Amino acid sequence: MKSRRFLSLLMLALTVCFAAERIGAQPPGNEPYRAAIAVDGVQHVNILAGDYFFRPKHIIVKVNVPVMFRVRVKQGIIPHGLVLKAPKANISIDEDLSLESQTFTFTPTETGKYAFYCPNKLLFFKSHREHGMEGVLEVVE
Ligand SMILES: [Cu+2]
Repeated sequence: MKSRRFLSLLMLALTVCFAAERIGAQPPGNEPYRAAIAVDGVQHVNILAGDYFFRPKHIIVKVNVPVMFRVRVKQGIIPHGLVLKAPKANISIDEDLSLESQTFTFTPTETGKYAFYCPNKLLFFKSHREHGMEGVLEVVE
């Protein structure tokens, strides 16, 4: 009997965890996200990727201050990636994404608006970018 009670408690705990995870995974709206400079001097940005979106999709950071993107994919079976190529600002990202969060660190050296997107595409279907899986990194003074 004891083990049965333990089991039901475990199930309850798991249910709560999954529910919390779901709430936690609720992507924020589409309003621009302005990164703050943390005590470590880095502008941290958490990005959630999914079918077919990045959230936030409009990210504002300061020029010449290190940026750390922490990107993870929301549960799903469709593979996604992240491309952000802005040589004049010294940014070059081109990686596959996964459920595990990955970090990308760079220091933008020039102001401007730089597109990021998922490069994936299945056969003759529209690319993920065409489905709306893109965003803008805005580097400001
Ligand atoms: Cu994708």
